[in-house]
Amino acid sequence: MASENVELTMAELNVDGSSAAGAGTTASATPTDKPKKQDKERKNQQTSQKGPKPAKQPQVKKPVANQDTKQITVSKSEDLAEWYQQVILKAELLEFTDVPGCYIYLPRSYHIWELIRDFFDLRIKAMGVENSYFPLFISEANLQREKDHVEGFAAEVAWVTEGGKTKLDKKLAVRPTSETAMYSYYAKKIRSHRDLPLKLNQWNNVVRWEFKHAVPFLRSREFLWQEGHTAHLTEAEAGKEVLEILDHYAAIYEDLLAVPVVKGRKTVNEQFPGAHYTTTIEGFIPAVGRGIQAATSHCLGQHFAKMFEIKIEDPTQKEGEKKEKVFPWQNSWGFTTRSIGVMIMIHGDDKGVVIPPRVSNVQVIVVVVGITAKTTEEDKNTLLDKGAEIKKTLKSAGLRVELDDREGYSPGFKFAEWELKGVPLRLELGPKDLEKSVVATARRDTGAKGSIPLASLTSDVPKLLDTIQADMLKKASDEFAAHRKIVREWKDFVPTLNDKNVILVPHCAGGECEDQIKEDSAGTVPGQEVDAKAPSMGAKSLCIPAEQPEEIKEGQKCINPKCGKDAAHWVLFGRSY
Ligand code: 87F
Repeated sequence: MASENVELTMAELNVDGSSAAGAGTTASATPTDKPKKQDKERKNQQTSQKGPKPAKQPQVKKPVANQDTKQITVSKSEDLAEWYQQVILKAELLEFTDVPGCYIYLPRSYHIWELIRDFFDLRIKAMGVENSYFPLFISEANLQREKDHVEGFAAEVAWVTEGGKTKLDKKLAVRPTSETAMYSYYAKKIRSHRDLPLKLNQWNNVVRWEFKHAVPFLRSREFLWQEGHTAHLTEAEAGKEVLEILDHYAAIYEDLLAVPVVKGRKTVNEQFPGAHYTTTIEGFIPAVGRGIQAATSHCLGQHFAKMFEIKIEDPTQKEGEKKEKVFPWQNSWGFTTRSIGVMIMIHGDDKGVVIPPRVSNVQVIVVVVGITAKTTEEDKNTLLDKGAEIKKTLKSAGLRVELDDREGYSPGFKFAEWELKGVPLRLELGPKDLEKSVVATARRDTGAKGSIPLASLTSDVPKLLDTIQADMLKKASDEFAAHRKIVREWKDFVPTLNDKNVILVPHCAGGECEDQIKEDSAGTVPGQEVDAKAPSMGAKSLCIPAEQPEEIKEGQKCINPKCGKDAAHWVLFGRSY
């Protein structure tokens, strides 16, 4: 089964990138001299140029020796892990380093992160959140202060034990998250209700010493994120913010990355142990049929406030009454560079990555075509000048546009390179286009071809980019919807998961029942009809979707036949990253 292969090869993905297309190897395929369809079209165009007919078909210039394309050599559906690795390396999104699980985010991916940052920063600042920076190192005493929450994560904390050649008296943790780094300060800063709300955010890096196989962007030892930490006077105010943030997170995925997500709440089993409750957005990777946690926004309740002694005098107390202390309500919320990996996994195809227009660092690539050995210097210059003019026009309309006027590369070679890099729209300008005062268009997402009059470039190109953006989200949303199946009976639970779906099931929301489902859906129960080759990973609850598919009926039971309790909600279950 395909999904089994994926599971195996995912496990084989080395953290140090030493597999086939690993560090630095670009396994470059030499460009085929065989003309592709577009080349043929261009050739037809070339032969129909004015002037004396060339004796034989004009040849596309052969690239010089070191100009190999970096084509993807495996299909996404055949070997997802290898495909993913080739795509991120060859599209120059990321590079491996000699530190396992730590990666270089190259400009092409870092640009996406910057746009996400700008988009989210604007929104949180409008909510009164301010940016700040707290130290990378956390003392052991501080980290241990909230034992309950750290305990489960202890194995993932990286420690600094030496400074130069001197052993430190007290080892220092490298921040895995900043609750414990920030809340001593919150205790100092928050003295009265007038100091509330306190809303601080950080854009920083964190380290979690993962022992599972690292997957670039999706699961790495160091990653970039924002972490917001706020304190409020009332539960209602904190609760409102938790949901506002979740909406902004969903907007980053849907409006920028064209990735659909389901909003919901984590079950007690899956929530952050330090939280009062955890809200989440969940994505879906169709190629493996697995869910992926996209971002979380927690209401921490008053738990941390009690631990860190963040307290104020009760502002509702009357003069003369005994002074009672009250604890603020806290939230924390985080969004990481994992989002870029989700976007790559969802939209990419056998030609490379497909980047949605709103986040692509090059939105439009202009390629001048149809220049042959027979083209006069004058005609060539006219074409190149027009190409440069198109770039200038679109740039001044606010688009991110480049002109590929490199000499010695065939149009087909250039097309493949920009397709690999995922540029959403290609404009081709050849002699015939110029004659008709148009440019030919080629969409990266669908491959659809068209043409746009030069006179209406500044209105038609942005419109086409908007269409591409909307169509990419629609395609991914339809696919997610088609793989989110309602399952009412246990007998259909595992088979439906095995068909690369996530499933909505009536569930009691009990923790032990969930553990049992995880075990039983992994196929470890004797006599259970699970294909021996089926994915062995059990299903866990991804979320209790905010939008329930239907009402839970009176007397409706939990899907787990061993449970016997009444169902409380429709819960989204799935295998997940
Ligand atoms: C790893 C080591 C130590 C996750 C960890 O989700 C502690 C932790 O607390 C840890 N891994 N977490 C949970 C993080 C909770 C929360 N922090 C702020 C977020 C969003 C941003």
